[in-house]
Amino acid sequence: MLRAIIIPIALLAAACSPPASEPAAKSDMDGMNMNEPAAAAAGPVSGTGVVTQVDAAAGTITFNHEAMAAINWPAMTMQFTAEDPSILQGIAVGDRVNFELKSASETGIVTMVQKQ
Ligand SMILES: [Cu+2]
Repeated sequence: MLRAIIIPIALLAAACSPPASEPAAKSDMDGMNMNEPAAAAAGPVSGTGVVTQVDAAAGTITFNHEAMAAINWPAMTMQFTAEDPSILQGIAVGDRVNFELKSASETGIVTMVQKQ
């Protein structure tokens, strides 16, 4: 029983490490999320972190984010792509923010960033 829980966490963490824009990471996560409750896969996933890189023109942002229990992610630094790059305007490196990822199956896409 413990093994069934621990293995997906380890794989998710590994799949989560490369830049979010890599398709391989995404499909790994899709497989993992078959173990997630349906409700978790459907809606946005909220997180908190500190901005370590932002490029509004490219639509990319990197957070050093806290653990995200809903998708079994430990705290880490990783890059996301903004669904709408305009949400990155006014966000700067060093800002502490709340953010939302599109869904548990589309964790590479950030849909909301708000300074705390
Ligand atoms: Cu992450």
